[in-house]
Amino acid sequence: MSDEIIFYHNPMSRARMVHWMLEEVGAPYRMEHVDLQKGEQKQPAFLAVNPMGKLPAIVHQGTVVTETGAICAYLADAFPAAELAPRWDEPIRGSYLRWMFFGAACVDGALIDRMLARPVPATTSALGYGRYEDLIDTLEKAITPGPYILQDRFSAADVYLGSQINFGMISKTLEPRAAFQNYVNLLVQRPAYKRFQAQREQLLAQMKAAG
Ligand SMILES: N[C@@H](CCC(=O)N[C@@H](CS)C(=O)NCC(=O)O)C(=O)O
Repeated sequence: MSDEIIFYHNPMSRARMVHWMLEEVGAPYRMEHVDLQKGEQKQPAFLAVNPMGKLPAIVHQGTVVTETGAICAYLADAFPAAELAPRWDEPIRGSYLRWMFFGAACVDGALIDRMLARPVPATTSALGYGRYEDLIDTLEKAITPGPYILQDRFSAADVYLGSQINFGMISKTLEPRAAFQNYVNLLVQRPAYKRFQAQREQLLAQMKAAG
């Protein structure tokens, strides 16, 4: 079976995080553009891959993986030569999993609620991320002392949370704290990030030209 990953993608979506991750692991991949404007994500062909009708998604050796955090974690494990995840028997694996799940269960929802200016409920105890202020403070703690989430060890957690923090800074859904800005400044220097970003800009230009 081919090792090539099929990557269902649109540069204006969370797929950008997986795109960076694919460049980090150096895995062979083929992009399948899904036109969100035309609603291709809700057509039967794509719903057969992800019944949620949402990007990103990958297919690797016949297995579908959806959910951005899960895809990043999967790729780190599937391509261990890139050393982007602690092994299961290393204690630091616990921190790694903690922050990966924190990204999916807390950061994602908090930033989107903020972006959509959704009203804050009177009590937040049942909200996965609780109070926005606590979420932001905890996120800052995750990257402190740094330079990475697992200190001197860059991992898929930096790709995932780093992308979320970058998005938060650009969309102004995160307070522009120095710790967030310094962290993003460090991440965008990575060769894999630069490759991903160059390709993304090209794709965005193609989309613009196509109208
Ligand atoms: N929980 C999913 C969220 C995926 C998601 O909401 N993707 C958006 C783009 S960023 C999407 O495909 N929206 C199209 C739609 O819902 O019609 C993840 O983390 O991957």
